[in-house]
Amino acid sequence: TPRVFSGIQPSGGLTLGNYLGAIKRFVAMQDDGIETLYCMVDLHAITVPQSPADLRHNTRELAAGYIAAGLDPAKSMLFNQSQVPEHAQLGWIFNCVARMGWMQRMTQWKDKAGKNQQNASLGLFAYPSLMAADILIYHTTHVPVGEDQKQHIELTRDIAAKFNHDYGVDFFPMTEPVIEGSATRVMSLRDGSKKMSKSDPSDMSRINMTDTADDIAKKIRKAKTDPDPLPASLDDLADRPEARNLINIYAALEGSDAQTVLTQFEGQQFGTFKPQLSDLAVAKLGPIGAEMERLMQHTDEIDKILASGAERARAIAEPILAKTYQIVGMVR
Ligand code: AQP
Repeated sequence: TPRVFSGIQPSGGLTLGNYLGAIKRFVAMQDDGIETLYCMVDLHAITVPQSPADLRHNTRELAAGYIAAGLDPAKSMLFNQSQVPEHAQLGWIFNCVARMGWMQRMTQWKDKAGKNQQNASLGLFAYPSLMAADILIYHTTHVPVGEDQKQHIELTRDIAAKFNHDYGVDFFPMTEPVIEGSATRVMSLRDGSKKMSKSDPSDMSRINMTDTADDIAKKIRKAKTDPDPLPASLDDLADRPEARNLINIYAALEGSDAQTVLTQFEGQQFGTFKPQLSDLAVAKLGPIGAEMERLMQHTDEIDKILASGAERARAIAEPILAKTYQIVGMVR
């Protein structure tokens, strides 16, 4: 049976990019016959400094976002990573399987460490190895992610293959990334060449799931665009990244595709398109933000949901770790 795992870092507030690229698709996979595990990856979040109070708040708010967006704790296992210690335990084994050179090639490492690699944490460097453990500790078959995570999933497959080869076993599966839809890469509202991100210093670059209707309208009104009207065909958006981004966001929010949106708005100026995008965004995101706020009044309930999700996840992870230790030759 298919088993789906994915996670988001509680390293800030949820963005529209996280929602369209990840959570909305997590919800779509929560279906009969598919086992779904969705995690708040707190061990990943601390690869860059986080204040303890923020980390606690962001973990619970992320859980609230999952639930408000439609993840049902009765159907999906929702938990935070540090509650299932098998992630970190398998992560160590994978640190000894993966090669330094593999990690050095990762574009996320290069982007996040910047010029001063010597000063980045060891955890940030090993991030993809822990991510491979997050996925493989459940023998996950499918991982829904945004485009930016494709390289890490390929590395996960490399680690699984090397482990299997080194120990002469056929134990870890070749996990498939699931990267589909019109919003696999939502771009910054200020710069069409940059990914929309929680950690961008400019709040105007992103829409947060907890933004008010006025904030959303203002950010879309001020979003960078060009002076041309919307074309009839997608091909004509090739050199217009900001325009393409807004069209993709509209399509993903509406659940259609970019060409359908262009057919509807062909010839219109951004002055008329943007208010309609705002209305759609407010209609789709407003109720989720309000429900997140309501859930955050009851953090004890959230903690209970996470504890119960972690218990169910551990029941899957424990025997897989035990078998891994046996393969490696650890005396138990
Ligand atoms: N802009 C995006 N478009 C589509 N998908 C996105 N994702 C993130 N940004 C976009 C997807 O969200 C999931 C969780 O991401 P994450 O929070 O674990 O890490 P990230 O990719 O590094 O996200 P951020 O927002 O950019 O966080 P910071 O700023 O802390 O690094 C992943 O599936 C990702 O693809």
